[in-house]
Amino acid sequence: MIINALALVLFGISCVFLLSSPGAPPEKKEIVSVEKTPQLAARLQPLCLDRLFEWEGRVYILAGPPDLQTLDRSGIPYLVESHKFPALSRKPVTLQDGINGDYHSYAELETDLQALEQSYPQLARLFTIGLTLEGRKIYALKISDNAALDEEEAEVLFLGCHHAREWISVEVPFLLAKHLLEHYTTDAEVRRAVDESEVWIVPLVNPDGLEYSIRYYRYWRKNRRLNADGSFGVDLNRNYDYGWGYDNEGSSPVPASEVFRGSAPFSEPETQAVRDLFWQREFQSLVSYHSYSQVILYPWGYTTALTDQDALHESLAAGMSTLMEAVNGSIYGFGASAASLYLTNGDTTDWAFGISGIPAYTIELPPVDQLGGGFFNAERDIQPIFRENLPAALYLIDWSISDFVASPAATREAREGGLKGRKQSQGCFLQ
Ligand code: 0X9
Ligand code: CA
Ligand code: CA
Ligand code: ZN
Repeated sequence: MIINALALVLFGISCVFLLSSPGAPPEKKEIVSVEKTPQLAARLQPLCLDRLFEWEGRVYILAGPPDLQTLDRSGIPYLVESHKFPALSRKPVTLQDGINGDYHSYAELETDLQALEQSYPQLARLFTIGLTLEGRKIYALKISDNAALDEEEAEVLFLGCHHAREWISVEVPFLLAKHLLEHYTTDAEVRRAVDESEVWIVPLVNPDGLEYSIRYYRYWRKNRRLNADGSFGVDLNRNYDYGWGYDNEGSSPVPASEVFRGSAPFSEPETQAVRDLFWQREFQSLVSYHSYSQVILYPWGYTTALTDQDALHESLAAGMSTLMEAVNGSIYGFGASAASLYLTNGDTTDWAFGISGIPAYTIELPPVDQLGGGFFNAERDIQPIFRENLPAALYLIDWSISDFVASPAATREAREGGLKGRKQSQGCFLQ
C-alpha cells in the first residue's frame, strides 16, 4: 500500500498522526500535494503554508479551507491526497481525552502543576518564566521547604522537552516534582533533599512544539517559529549562545533544517526563559531530559575536546548510571557529548557549563534505539523510566547540597558576580 511505503520511507513508522485542531468549530483540513518544480516552489514560498514533507517529486501540505482558497487564487495546481491519510478523517479530539494517553498535553500539565502547588503550598511555588510565540506559558515549579522564601540553599535545575516529539522527557521531570512533594513527609532522603535545596523543575520548555506534535505531526522536533523563508521551527537545543553557530555540522543555518539554530543566539522565547531563570538563580547543577538512546551526556558538544572538569563530570555520571542500573537493570552509558555522540553547538548544557562551570547533563531517556520504539515509549514504560531516573536525580541534588555547603560563600559570590557580569556583557564564548 502506497501510504505505508511512504510513511516507512519518511518516518520509519506506518502511521502519521494528523488531527483537527480542537477549540473553534472543527475546520476540515486536507493534505494536498504540489509538484516540486523551481517555478512552483518560488510561488509557494511566500504563501506560508504548512509543509509536511516531500516525496517523489511532490511537496505535501496540510491545508485548511483558507489555504485551499489561497492556492486556487494563486493558480497553483494541486492534488487532494487526504484519502491516503486515514488519521486525518478521524473525529476531532479534545485536549483532555485519550489523544496522547497518559502523556501530558500542555493543558494537562498546567492543571497538574497548579494542583501540586495548591496541595503543597509550603513546599511548591509555580512560576511563569516566559511566554511562547503562540502565547503559552512556560512553567517552573520551585520545590523547597519554605518555597515562598529565597533561602541560602543549593539550587538544581531539571528541564524537559526542548524537543517536541520527546514526550517522555516531560513525564520524568514532572514525576520527579510529584514524587518530591508526595514523599516529603514519609521519606527521609526526599525530605533532606527538599529541606536543604531548592529544586527548580521546568518540565515543558517547548509547549508549542509539543502541542503540534500531539495534534498534527508526531515527529515534530523544533518550536513553532515562522522562519523568514516560510518554514517553521528553530531547534531550541541549538539556540543557546555558547558556541552558537560554531560550525555548520553541530547546527544548521538553514531554516527548514531539523537542527536550525535560529536567526541569532537566544532568538527564541523558550531559550530566553531558561536563560533568564538561570541568570536569576544560582544553580549548582542541571539536567536537561531528552530522548532517546539511554545515555548520560556532558560537555562539550561543540568540540571533541574535553572540559577541564571532565573527571568530575564523569564520576557524577558514573554514579548516576550505577544507581539507574540497580532499579530495572537498564544500562545508561555516559560520556562527553561530542566525543561519544555527535557534534552539537548552541545546546543547553554547553551553555550552562560554559558560562557558569556547573555540571550540566543531557539525559537521553530510553529506549536505546529505534527498534526499541524510538520516540514512542509505551505508556506502561513511563513509570519504570521515571523510577530508574529518580535515584540519579536525588544523587545529583545530594551532590549539589554537599558542593554548596563545601564551597565557601566567597567562591559562590564570585561565581554569581561572574554570571551577572556575563549578563551585562552578553557575548561570552571562549573567554
Ligand atoms: O541533538 C540533541 O539536541 C540531543 N539529542 S536528541 O536526539 N534528543 O535531539 C543531544 C544533545 C547532546 N548535547 C551535546 N552534544 N552538547
Ligand atoms: Ca528552602
Ligand atoms: Ca537561594
Ligand atoms: Zn532532544
